[in-house]
Amino acid sequence: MKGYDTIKIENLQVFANHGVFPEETALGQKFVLSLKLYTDTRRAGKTDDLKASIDYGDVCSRATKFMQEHTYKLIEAAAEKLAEMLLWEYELLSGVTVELKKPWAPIGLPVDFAAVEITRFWHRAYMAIGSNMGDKKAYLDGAVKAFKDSPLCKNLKCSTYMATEPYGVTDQDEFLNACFTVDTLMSPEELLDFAHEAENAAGRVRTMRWGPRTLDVDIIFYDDEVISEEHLTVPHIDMQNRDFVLKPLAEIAPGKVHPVLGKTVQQLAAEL
Ligand code: A4P
Ligand code: MG
Repeated sequence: MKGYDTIKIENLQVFANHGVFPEETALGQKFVLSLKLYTDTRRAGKTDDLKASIDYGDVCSRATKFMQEHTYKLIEAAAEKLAEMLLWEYELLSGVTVELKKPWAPIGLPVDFAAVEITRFWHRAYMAIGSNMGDKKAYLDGAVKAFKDSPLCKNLKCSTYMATEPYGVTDQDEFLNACFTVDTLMSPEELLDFAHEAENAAGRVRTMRWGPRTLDVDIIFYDDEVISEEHLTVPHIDMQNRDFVLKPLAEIAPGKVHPVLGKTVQQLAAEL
């Protein structure tokens, strides 16, 4: 959260119908909402113009309306969906902390409130896609469309599709490769699951490593995060050795710096 200015809304009271018990959804109760909006207020600060900022009055109205028009069992879900709505609606909003308190939670003990607090941000993902079976272009189109249509993604920018020689196992049909960048609300794990769903939708069958595939979707970078989990390595472990990744990526994100190697995509492409 370093480098962000914040606009804060504290303790907005909303009467709404979220809850696990039928009485709660039927009768409704008081919720108390606090928001921390991460944005850059510099331009508004310099110009003194509301259009250069996020109107907190408008945020309060929309949040109230949203809370009243939806019914969730859990405050976790209400907070999550509210965060998604706000991040979508306000172009200048990079992230948001939502605290949702339930002062009348049916606990039956003397407690001030039960609450959840979540922080959600837009993240920039850098993806590589490839196909070397069947209608390759249609498979790449399908992958791009899946991300474009996701309510958790925006601003997708795709490179040109490039025909490339097979790397690794060379005795197979040539590939069609591309890269795209996308702003996403998905976590890295959710992004990997979504990538696998796109591969499955393309009828991908995993037979051999590096073998022919209808669609391969890899995460190259996720912001500047470095992840080494059993099922996920980010930055992609071999991207610096792959022309078919670096070339299309250099088209759309030449200045992106590899967070471990400390070189730009353009430099890595030139060195290969
Ligand atoms: N995994 C770990 N990190 C990541 C990540 N950053 N992004 C895990 C995506 N997946 C990641 O991948 C195996 C597992 O890697 C995943 O289940 C995930 O948990 P896979 O797609 O199931 O298997 P694979 O693709 O056969 O193996 P691998 O090692 O991922 O192959 P690559 O590296 O994807 O290479 N030549 C050209 N010209 N163009 C190509 O696109 N592609 C390959 C496949 C070989 N040669 C190629 C191309
Ligand atoms: Mg793969």
